Amino acid sequence: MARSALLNVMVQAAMKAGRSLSRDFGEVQNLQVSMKGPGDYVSQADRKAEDILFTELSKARPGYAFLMEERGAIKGDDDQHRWIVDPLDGTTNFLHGIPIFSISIALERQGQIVAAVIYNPAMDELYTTERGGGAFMNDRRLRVAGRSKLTDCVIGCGVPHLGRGHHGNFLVELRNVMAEVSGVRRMGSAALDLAYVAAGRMDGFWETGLSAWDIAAGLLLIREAGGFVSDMDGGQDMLEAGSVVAGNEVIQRALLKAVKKPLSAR
Ligand code: 2AM
Ligand code: CA
Repeated sequence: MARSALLNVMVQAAMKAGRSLSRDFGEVQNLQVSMKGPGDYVSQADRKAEDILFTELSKARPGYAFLMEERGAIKGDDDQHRWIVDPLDGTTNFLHGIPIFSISIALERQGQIVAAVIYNPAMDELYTTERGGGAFMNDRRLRVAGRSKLTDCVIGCGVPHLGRGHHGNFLVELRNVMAEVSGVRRMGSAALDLAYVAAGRMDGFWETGLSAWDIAAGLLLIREAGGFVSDMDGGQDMLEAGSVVAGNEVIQRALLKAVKKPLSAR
C-alpha cells in the first residue's frame, strides 16, 4: 500500500526509535539488578527514543511544534502543526520485560488530529492512519469489532496505581463493567489499548488520568476504523480531560453508561 509522504516520515521515525527501544528492551530482559538499575535504564531508553523522534520529525518538518512526554511543550514557527509524541507508552511493562509497549505519534493540524502512528517494536505491529484514509495494521485495513451486546464483549481498562488517580472511583467503574461483560483486560499501554480496539481485538476500552500523548494517536486510529470515542462525561474533550471511553457506536454508548452507573443503582 502506498503511504503519503507525511505518513512515511512518521513511520520512518517510529521504526528508528523502535529499533532503539528494542535493543534496550533486550538488555532489560537480561538485567538482574536492583529496581534502581533497570528503572534508570528505562528512563534512558525512553529519552533516547524521544531524542530520535524529535530529531527525525523536526528534520522532516522543520518548525512544527511538539508536545512530548519527556520534553513537554516545544513551540514551533508553524502555529498550525503540532506533533504529540509518547516515545515509550507502557513504561512499566518495558521495565518488567513484558513486550506490550509502544511508540505513539500524532500530528495535529489546526487543533485536529490528522495523522497517527502507533508502533509496538516487540511484536513488530505498526498501526497507521490518516484522517479520511482509514486505519491499518501492517498495511491490513482495520475495522472495530461488530459486537452489539456488552455481555459478548472483552473490554480493556487502565488501573490507577500507587499515588495516581482515584482508586475508589475506579473500583466502582470496574464493578459496574465486570457485571455486564464477557471479560476485562488491563494491558498497560493506553496507546496500544486504543490500537487493539481499532483492530477489533478488544471491543471497548476506558481509562482516566491519562495525558494527551497517551491517547492522541489512538483516538484517530479508532475513528478511522469506524469506532467511537468520548471522554468520561460523554464529550469530545479527551485530550484535555485525559479520559477516554471507546468502542463501536453501540458498545461505546453502552460502556459509557455502565462505567458511569452510580453505586446506588446496583
Ligand atoms: P506510560 O507508560 O507512558 O507512563 C497505563 O495505565 C497507561 O497510563 C499507560 O499508557 C501509561 O503511560 C499511562 N500513564 C500516564 N501517566 C502515568 C503515570 N504517571 N504513571 C503510570 N502510567 C501513566
Ligand atoms: Ca504514555
